[in-house]
Amino acid sequence: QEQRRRLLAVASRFPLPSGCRFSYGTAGFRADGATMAPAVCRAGILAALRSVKLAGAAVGIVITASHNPFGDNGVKIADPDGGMMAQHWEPFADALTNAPDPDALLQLVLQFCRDEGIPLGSQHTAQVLLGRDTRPTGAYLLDAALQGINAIVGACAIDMGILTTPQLHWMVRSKNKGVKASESDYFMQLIGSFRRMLELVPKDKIGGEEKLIVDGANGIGGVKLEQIKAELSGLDINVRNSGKEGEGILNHMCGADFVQKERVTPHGFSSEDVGVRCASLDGDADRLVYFRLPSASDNRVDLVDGDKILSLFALFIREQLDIVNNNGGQANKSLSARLGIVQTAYANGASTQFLKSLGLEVAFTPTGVKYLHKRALDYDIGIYFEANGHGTVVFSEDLISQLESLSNELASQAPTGSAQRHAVMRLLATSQLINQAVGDALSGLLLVEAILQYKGWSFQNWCELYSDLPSRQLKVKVKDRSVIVTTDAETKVSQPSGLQELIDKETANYTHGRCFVRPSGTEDVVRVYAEASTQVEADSLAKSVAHHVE
Ligand code: 16G
Ligand code: ZN
Repeated sequence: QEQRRRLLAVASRFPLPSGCRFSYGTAGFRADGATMAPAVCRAGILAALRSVKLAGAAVGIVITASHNPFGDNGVKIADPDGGMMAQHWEPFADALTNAPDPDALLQLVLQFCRDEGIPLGSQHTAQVLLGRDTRPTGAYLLDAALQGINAIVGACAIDMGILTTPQLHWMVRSKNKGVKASESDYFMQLIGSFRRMLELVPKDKIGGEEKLIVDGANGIGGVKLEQIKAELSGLDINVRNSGKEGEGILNHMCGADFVQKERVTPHGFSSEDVGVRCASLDGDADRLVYFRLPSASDNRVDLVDGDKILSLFALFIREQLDIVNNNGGQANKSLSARLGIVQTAYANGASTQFLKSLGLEVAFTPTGVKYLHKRALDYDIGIYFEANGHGTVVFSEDLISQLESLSNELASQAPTGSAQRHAVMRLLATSQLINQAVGDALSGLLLVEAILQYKGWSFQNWCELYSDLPSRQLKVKVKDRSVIVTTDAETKVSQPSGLQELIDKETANYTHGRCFVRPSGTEDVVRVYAEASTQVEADSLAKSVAHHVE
């Protein structure tokens, strides 16, 4: 009874505006921030139910619209492992969010709880951790989420404050592992493992370029980096677009999404920065790309995207595994570790070729972190990235315990440290430094910096790993984008019939031609991607395929 009363009350406090229709999409609900309260309140109900279902394990809510404009906002739910909410709950998320009135909402919840075997009532507990970014509607939406959570009897909400998206995911994961989960624990883990990585840099490589400029997209990532940068010895970080008063607007002409899509210098940079290594975060700091201003005469940048970050990580981890397992042919202890790479169709063809040339296994999934992350968990070490800069590395529990015991055994054999032991320690430090819950620009940036120092590499060396094939992306507005259905990790169209044949025919006219189309999961458009051996050809392939889509 109490449960029914609370649900009816909260639903009538947050009526759904007529004509509003929400869809959980690729990464949660997003819209104009001022219209989001009903959806966020219902996400609160959902998160609390998810926690009850999972025997009270902590679940997370992040209020952010990532790289979208300042006036937008959004909400997404993190599962107890710190990853994205299980996909089979998405249909319920959609139905709950679109329930037209309080009574419909109540009936939906009761029915879903019966179907899923979710017990309701005072003897059951739930906990939900909340975080939000710096958007002006954040505090108001946080309150809506709290009211939603509190509508479930036995649920407890913990506001973790203004955070990057990956910080909140990390906290949820840590909390459920029973380890310390506060923001200072997060910072300590990053700073500590970065320091260990630098201590393991070979002596002849010490003394690389320490200077790094970071574009914080005027979001929360820059704020957090300012807080810890003084403790990152071995790096000289200068934050631009840090979100301070007067520096500019969130994600406006800056940030990882802007730099990766437009390939031009973000706001806040000048000719004095030519040649310096720069990184760019997005508004909630779960995406990272690097760039460099090649000259003062125009505003184009040399871009290092997610594919090249992935390639650097893969190269480094492959190298450490090889040292552990070969050790000059005298390894008496070895690791059995399956290393796998996960990409999407947007990965530049040159990156895939490079990874395969290292002898690595490369798998493909549809666009969206939830697909990539899940696939990466199939390996002992899974590395995934989207070209847009979202990605991370995941380690299996089994491999971590193998590494730990190997490290102990080797310590007793060679106390001063063999090459083999150092490689084991680098892998362990990597597993601590990288955020295994979700892609994290801050932790990814520190891993990039540590690897560049380890290899004694400049930005130029990194760029030269391979050269990107020229590519072009176009958006096509259509009446109903859902008529396009894709298969084979979005590389092929299955519907409408005949379209794939047309794409194949166009593509066959180009050397190194590759092209695919897919409906966007976040915008009302169909996206076209084309790659070819020259920019002119890539442009022309994209354009001719776009004509067939229109
Ligand atoms: C979301 C996804 C991102 C994906 C993008 C594609 C998460 C956390 N974010 O931002 O991974 O690349 O959507 O957008 O999953 P699109 O469907 O509009 O191309
Ligand atoms: Zn983001």
